[in-house]
Amino acid sequence: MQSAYISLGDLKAHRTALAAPAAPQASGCSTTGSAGKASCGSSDGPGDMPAEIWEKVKNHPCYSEEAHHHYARMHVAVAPACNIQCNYCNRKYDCSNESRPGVVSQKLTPDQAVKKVLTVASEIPQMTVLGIAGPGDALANPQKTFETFRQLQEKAPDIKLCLSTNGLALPDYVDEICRYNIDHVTITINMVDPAVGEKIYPWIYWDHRRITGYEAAKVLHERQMLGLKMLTARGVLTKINSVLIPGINDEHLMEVNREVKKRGAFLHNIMPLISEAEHGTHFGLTGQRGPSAQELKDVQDACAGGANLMRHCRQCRADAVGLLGEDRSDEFTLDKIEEMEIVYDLEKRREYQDKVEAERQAQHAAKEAALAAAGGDDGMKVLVAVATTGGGKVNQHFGHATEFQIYELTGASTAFIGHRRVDLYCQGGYGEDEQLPSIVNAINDCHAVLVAKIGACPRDELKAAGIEPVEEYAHEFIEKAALAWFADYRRRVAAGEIEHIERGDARIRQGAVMAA
Ligand code: CLF
Ligand code: SF4
Repeated sequence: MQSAYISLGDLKAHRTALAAPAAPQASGCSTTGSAGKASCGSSDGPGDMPAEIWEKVKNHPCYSEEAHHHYARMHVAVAPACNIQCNYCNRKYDCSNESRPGVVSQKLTPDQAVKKVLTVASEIPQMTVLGIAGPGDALANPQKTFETFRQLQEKAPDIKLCLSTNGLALPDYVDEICRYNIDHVTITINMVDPAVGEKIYPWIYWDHRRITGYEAAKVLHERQMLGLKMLTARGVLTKINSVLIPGINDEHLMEVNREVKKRGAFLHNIMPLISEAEHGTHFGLTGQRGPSAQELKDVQDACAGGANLMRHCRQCRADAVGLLGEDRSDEFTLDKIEEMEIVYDLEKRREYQDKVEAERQAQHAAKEAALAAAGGDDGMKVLVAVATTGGGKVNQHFGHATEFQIYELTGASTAFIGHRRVDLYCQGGYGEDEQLPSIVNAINDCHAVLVAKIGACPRDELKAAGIEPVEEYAHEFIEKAALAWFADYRRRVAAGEIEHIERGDARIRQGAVMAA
């Protein structure tokens, strides 16, 4: 099971790292040198991991798949400059490391960013994480980045701080990272072999000079590895993002996974290259394609047993606000927040988050109960698509979905395996039938789609494609609903009412999970 993404092996590695002598450091990193408590068993609850790690991941929507249904994050775009060039980036767009293409609406000063965070925190009390993820590199803009964190540590002490970097400057800033209790860092690592790296990075700017070619990739690689080791030694949870570039690093990413695991990486997030020609990137202009959803899944599956994988990344904008998969940044533009009254009420936030936590635990309990009653693994495995607006429930109309969450079910397990973006079917009161084939195509390897409601036309189209539209479980928890449908499905198969057809051959089409 993947919900907290921590295997016993990884926990042991992490505890070993935590217990290792720390590098010379400033004080302030709360987890430095602490050894984890004993843990055992599966990977999805507070009993399965050291308490201090659970505290860090339990309401971080990127580090816990379960949390991403319930807790929100936001990014502030205070870091416009970058110290390297990636062939998949054009900096008038968001950083591809942590975003999907689309210009950042507004670059912010640290003061503006802090005001925005406090405003969002009072409007969206389940916003628990603030990340700096571009549009350039957080650590190529150290003054702006750390001034923002410094102020927030004082003014919003309950918000977890998170940053994303290409790693080039990372070893120079580990002390600063610990000083401000930034206990989640993402490093984008696309290679551990400079011969691969020189195909991705035309240049870096380091040590007061521009370096190109193999040497550039070698320096970047060495700095990334050093930075990762330093963070691990200081107890900072480090996630690795890798951009999957077919023909360049697809076969290489397994080695990346092994190497980052060795150095204590907590999670590995393999993301598809986005390379539309209109974005003006080198790869976009030279015809380098991104991977299909199937190719992405194949590489992720090939990394099984290595560093734990994140599969729910949404490649957010550098100014995203809200739950993963939703973007409420338009509600918090500078002119709008000027008119909002900031009431940063810690107690109110805690009360709200207590309710969110109760809901999350109810979802977890419902899942456990459904699994206990699921009847055991008989070898049948299916995928289902779910329309949800969050809260871990089947609570969205088919026509309102811009993505479907995909779950893999057996008689003994349920696992979130990804999401598929689709075009909106409902266009202000009527269905856009031209969108239907692409929506059906995006979930054509699923046996059912669970929705809160669905109209006659899409219902018929889905049935014709062999996908059951299911609205009987509206507003129920996802896993409970999915397993209840699956139990009924298996009953109907056993009774000879329907025939079970493997849909594994229904290949996911190119672009099914790519950026909208
Ligand atoms: Fe932002 Fe990144 Fe922190 Fe999350 S995003 S800085 S770790 S708070 Fe999350 Fe967005 Fe994927 Fe990043 S879904 S792109 S992994
Ligand atoms: Fe662009 Fe980020 Fe690469 Fe810098 S590190 S070039 S901002 S993708």
